[in-house]
Amino acid sequence: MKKIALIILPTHNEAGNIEKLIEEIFKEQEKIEKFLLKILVNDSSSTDKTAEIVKRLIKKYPENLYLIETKKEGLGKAYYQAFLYAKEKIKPYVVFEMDADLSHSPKKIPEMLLEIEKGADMVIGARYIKGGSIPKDWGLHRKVFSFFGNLIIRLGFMNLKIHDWTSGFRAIKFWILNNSLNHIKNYSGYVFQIALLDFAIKEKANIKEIPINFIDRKYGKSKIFFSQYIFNIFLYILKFSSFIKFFIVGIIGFFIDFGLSYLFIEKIHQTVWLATLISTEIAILSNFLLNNFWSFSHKKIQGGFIKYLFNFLKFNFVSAGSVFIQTLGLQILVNVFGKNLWYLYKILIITFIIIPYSYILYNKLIWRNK
Ligand SMILES: Nc1nc2c(ncn2[C@@H]2O[C@H](COP(=O)(O)OP(=O)(O)OP(=O)(O)O)[C@@H](O)[C@H]2O)c(=O)[nH]1
Ligand SMILES: [Mg+2]
Repeated sequence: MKKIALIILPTHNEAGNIEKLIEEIFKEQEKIEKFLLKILVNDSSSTDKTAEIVKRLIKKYPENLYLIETKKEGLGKAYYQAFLYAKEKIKPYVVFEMDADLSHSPKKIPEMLLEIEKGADMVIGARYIKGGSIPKDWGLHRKVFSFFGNLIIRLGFMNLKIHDWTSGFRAIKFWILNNSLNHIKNYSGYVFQIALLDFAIKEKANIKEIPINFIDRKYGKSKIFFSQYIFNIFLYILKFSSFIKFFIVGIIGFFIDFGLSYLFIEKIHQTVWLATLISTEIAILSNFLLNNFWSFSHKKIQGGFIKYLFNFLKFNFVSAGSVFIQTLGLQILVNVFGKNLWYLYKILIITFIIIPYSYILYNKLIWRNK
């Protein structure tokens, strides 16, 4: 028996697009052997004839076309409702997310299913890889938002392997969706796409990107509200990105170190070496604890006091390593280029060597993936 590939189409006033899209999707069935295509439309509060058109088409495709009608509560909510319905009534093997405004070409569906057959758990139709594209006539602000939005996410999650986090054209094995329901139900807007992908990565899903050419909608209005979208992306990254938290912890550590040194040297009149030793070690300890309970809280150290002590020692070694790298690197640069721009060299070394070095070693040695 063929496995079910369910294409979910969220719609709000897509009367100009929906019929053509549904017909084009079903036409792709001819090219697909292993899967049976079904379509579920979740129409939210359309004031045009979207739902009526779908109801008429259901008479033509009574076995394979479904409609649910809901209140308009954002894209994430619309997908969430559709996932629940699919789980209950359709039991698909793989689910597609797809815009209903003809921006995503149904011709890509067979190719994406082929990748699923070859072993991918999730296939992303990506605009920002070789062969993919965004519309040439997009306004500059939209290009900039879309491109930098993606870049911020990629850096925020320190995951450069995935190029298109915000694409709304994806094929996803249902087991991932089923596991993700509790996580994604909190994200109603467009940020839901990021939440779902982040979840899939943490579930160790095998993710594959294939290029798509995103086509601008011809009929109907765009529903996206950019400033709110970007704001939500920032909130999400702040909440879930270990890297951003690790970065903030580093800055806090710097201030603790500096503040305590100042206190011990200027106010308590300690000797400089003792003041430095104490303040540095306290900053290292606070960094260790903040990273453990905040930045890497999803992989907290387990196993009691001895484990903590052992990992704290490792943490000290990594920290000593960064002092060594910084001292040596700065000395080399100063020897070669002169002393004038030492602060610039220091910033460069911290940004391009110390930060990646510490982040990678913390992940490899101390807070390892479970
Ligand atoms: N059910 C439902 N669908 C929605 C909602 N918001 C957007 N959509 C649909 O989600 C898909 C993507 O929305 P679009 O407005 O095309 O957003 P976009 O693709 O990011 O922007 P443009 O292509 O520029 O219009 C379309 O099929 C919309 O009809 C919603 O609140 N509920
Ligand atoms: Mg669109």
